[in-house]
Amino acid sequence: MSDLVRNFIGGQWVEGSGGVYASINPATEETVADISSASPADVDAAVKAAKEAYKEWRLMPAPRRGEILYRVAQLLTERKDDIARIATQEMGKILAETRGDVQEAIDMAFYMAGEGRRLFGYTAPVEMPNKFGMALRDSVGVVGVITPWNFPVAVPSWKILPALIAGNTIVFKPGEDTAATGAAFVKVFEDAGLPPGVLNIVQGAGVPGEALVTHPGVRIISFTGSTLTGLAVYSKAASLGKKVTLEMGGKNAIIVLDDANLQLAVDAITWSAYGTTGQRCTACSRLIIQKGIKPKLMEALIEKARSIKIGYGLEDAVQMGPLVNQRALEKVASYMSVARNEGVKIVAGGERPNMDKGFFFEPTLFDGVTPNMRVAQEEIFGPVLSAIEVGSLEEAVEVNNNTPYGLSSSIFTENVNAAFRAIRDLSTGIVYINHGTTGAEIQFPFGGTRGTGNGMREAGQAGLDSFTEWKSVYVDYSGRLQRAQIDNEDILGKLE
Ligand code: UN1
Repeated sequence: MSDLVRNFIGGQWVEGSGGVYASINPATEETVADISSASPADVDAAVKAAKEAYKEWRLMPAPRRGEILYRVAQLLTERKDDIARIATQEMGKILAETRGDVQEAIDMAFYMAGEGRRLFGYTAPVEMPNKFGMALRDSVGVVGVITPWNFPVAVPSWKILPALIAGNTIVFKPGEDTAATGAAFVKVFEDAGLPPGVLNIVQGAGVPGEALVTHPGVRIISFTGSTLTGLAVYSKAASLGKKVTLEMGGKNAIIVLDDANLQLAVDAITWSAYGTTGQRCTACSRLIIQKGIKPKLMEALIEKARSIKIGYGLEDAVQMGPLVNQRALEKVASYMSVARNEGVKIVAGGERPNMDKGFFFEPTLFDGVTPNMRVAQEEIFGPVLSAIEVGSLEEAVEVNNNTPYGLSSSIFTENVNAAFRAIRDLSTGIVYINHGTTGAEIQFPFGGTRGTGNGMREAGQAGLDSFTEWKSVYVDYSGRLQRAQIDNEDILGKLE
């Protein structure tokens, strides 16, 4: 198949003037689709369409907006398998995982559709008689959504759905490796009856994203992706006075204490580290193990890592797909020499498997890692896990917290006191007890501390904060000039 994937601007699927590139299947190296890139002029047209559509969309009662999102949820459910297949072809993770990816968007669509009948603000008593006060969530305008390829449906849904229910309109730039998936996602909104211009998609690498960040008509940028790009987006957008939400990376750890349930820990570590070929920002890339359980745990993990079936994600029984592209493969492979130079022992994997085609890399386990080594500090974004030995819970927590990132962390222990101490002291945005570092659900805030983001959160109620501004409203129904209007200090003393 090699259809041309277009841009969706003002309710029309149009060719962009930024050239055409191929979206490549990382397992077969065949072309999945040709993608028509947007130029800055196309982005400008998309922002104008979104601005125009905002005039009416913000006035549509939120419960009506919610009804459209319910239809989005239904259509996504019907198309779950089709969209998942496109995503597996474009970015490589196995079908069960791309189905899970679409499911997160379905969950988010139902959740945010329901918000159409809530979007709670609040009232509070006011100081003067015959006066009323309330705080409302207000829409902001045009939102620029820039997302990566690793969760090509879920991550856009975390931004697009709350932004829409709150009354904003959107220009969406998906990761260039998953352009066809992004287009299939946007088609769902079109078919659900979203008015033209409310959601637009512009395709391409670099240029359209930059045009979106600098466009004066875009009020908010919501970005998920690499730290390097995220920080560039942040400083550029901030210099233009825009609101930015960032979600960038992780160096997530699982702590295993001596009293842990070994089998449970082995399974959870395996899928947190090697699921999605390690290409999740929530992936476990550090294993912090208490001394006593280490020999048994490492032995079981080595066996497990070696048993994982690698291959094309659309084929049955395959458990781990390829890395997303050649660049990603080279980056992951380069960390093998970084590890060797740091004196690390590669106890499983470390090589490209013997396959004709595709950007595959073996599930890899490093032993003898110390907390400040590069492999323990830098986000590798591949199936690579570093084991670090510690003596105590306190030391484990310290090692966990000592990275530039703070997305998710986990501890395996049967001791309730240790678990609660960990909840208190682990300084990440997400904490798991007896569960791997992945699998966040959409009804809770998602995001991280330190270099993972800029303090904003996605999903749950917190997700609405990114796409709304508070409007405080005072209604004076006294029919006269009350003193508080003139001087609101010491109001009670001045009451007439
Ligand atoms: C990501 O890697 O960017 O918690 C998102 C998880 C998924 C989302 C990951 N629900 O692993």
